[in-house]
Amino acid sequence: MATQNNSNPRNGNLFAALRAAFPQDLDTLAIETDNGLFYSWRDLERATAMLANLLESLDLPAGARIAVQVEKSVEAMLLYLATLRAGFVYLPLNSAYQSAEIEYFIGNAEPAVVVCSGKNFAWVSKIAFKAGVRNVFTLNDDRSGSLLERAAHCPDRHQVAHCGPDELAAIVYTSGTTGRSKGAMLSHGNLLSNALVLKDYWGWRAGDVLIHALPIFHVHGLFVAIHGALLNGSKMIWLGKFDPKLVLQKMPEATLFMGVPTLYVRLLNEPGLNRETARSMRLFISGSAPLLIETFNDWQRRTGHTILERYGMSETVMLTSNPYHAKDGARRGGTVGFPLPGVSLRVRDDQGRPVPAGEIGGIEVKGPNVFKGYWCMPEKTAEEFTSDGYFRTGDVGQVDARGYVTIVGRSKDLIISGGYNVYPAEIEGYINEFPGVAESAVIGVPHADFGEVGVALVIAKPGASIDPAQIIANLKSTLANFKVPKQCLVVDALPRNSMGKVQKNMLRAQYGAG
Ligand code: MCA
Ligand code: AMP
Repeated sequence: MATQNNSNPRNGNLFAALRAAFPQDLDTLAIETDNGLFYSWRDLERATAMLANLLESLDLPAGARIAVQVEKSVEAMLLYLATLRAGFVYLPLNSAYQSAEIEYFIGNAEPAVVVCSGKNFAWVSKIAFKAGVRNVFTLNDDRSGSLLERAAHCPDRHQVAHCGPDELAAIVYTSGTTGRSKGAMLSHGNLLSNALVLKDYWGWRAGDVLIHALPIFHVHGLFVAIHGALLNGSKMIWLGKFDPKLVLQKMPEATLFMGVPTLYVRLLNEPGLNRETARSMRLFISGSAPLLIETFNDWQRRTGHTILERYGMSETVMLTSNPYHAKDGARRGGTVGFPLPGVSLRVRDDQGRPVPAGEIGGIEVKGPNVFKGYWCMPEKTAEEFTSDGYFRTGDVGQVDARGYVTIVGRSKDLIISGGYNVYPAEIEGYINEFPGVAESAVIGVPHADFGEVGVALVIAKPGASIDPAQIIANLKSTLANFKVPKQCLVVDALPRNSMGKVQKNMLRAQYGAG
């Protein structure tokens, strides 16, 4: 671990910057939860110190990864902050992942510490110990578990570890086109530079209160929302799980809300959503998936507020945003706004040539927020960068004459369902293993609630009979639930182009409407 120095003004540790933004009066309220808990800023300071001291007492090597698969809780957030504080690398894992998925992440990232829910300890610890992990703790969403028991014996003072801006803060796994997930390495500098830009661009100000309703194992809920509130010394109203009725109940006490489009769709289904409920709100932010123009318009009509849509990735944190201040322009539905200050964004054709304004091409980006590469995958990393250092996002879009960016599609074969990414190749790999299956294609089709959901089209081997319900049931027992296609259909053939590649656009046209 790096040297410790709390007072060095040049400490690039993200936690040092977040800590410096805590209000002067540490006894004021920092977080209020939906189950009646209240945390002061002093609680955050002390608990992160105790957890950081616990991590340091384990004698971990520099750059050790702390892999965490737990349900959402304030303590899980404190563990994230403590990991930064101690100078280690946080590795968040979706709580829906099952054993094959966890085995891959642990095998690939080789964490020194694994923290899991008590209910999963038996199988997670088995995988972890087999992979050589020495420290496995439990953390439950009711403040129980061995992690907090151990931390309770640690001192509540701690000097923030000194980190350079290029040192790793987190590894976020993002699914790969080949089906294998890649760990995006994000540095303290990547995360801090983005958080500082967003604080300014979204006009964070004194008195702001954020409703935190997103999961904290992906970029949106973990970085964008938490860094935003902490860096502004703002209170969070913390919901363990998104519940539209609860959000409406809390809205009159809040000023900011961040959600994926599904959250906005579900809130619009609530008759109680109106101008009166949203009277204290300053800003509604949407991202992680395309926001339908109907949702954008309905929201404006019902609440009087214009949703601000922004665009980002695990590899880059936030890239573009519609403006907050009217002087910077209007928030335009269907667009993701302008490149954020410091982000250089360009659109290129297949040959790498720039395309004129308004024409479609691949989106490439550069900036202090762009990640350091994929964990242990130098070739993959090199493939995704151009010779002049731009990262190829895999998103297809256009920039209009006024500079607004619109995402029109993806060159990567990705389904975004309720804000979670699903890579068809991974699901097809599992389906193709089933007895009697010759081949399969998984496509994304429009869905009123999740925006898009997966549908599996399966071809049987000659003479074999396949039970689609059995395929779905087996996938449910193997994969994170959001990855499981909502429907499985047995078909005779899959349309192919002259190169023999399955033409998924034809399948989407054929099956999308149903
Ligand atoms: C749940 N289910 C889903 C999804 N979520 N199916 C497809 N897609 C989903 N996203 C299914 C489950 O499999 C289950 O089905 C049933 O719904 C109920 O599960 P439950 O967990 O109770 O669902 P929920 O609580 O209603 O969750 C829906 C949700 C959640 C609140 C929309 O998916 C969510 O929090 N999404 C946000 C994801 C997010 O934070 N993304 C940001 C990524 P069954 O019973 O059949 O198993 S960061 C990112 O993308 C970038 C960087 C960015 O720009 O932000
Ligand atoms: P992830 O791998 O979870 O980081 O997801 C990143 C991907 O989500 C991006 O490459 C986009 O395809 C998509 N995405 C994020 N925000 C938006 C948005 N506002 N509109 C359309 N797609 C988005």
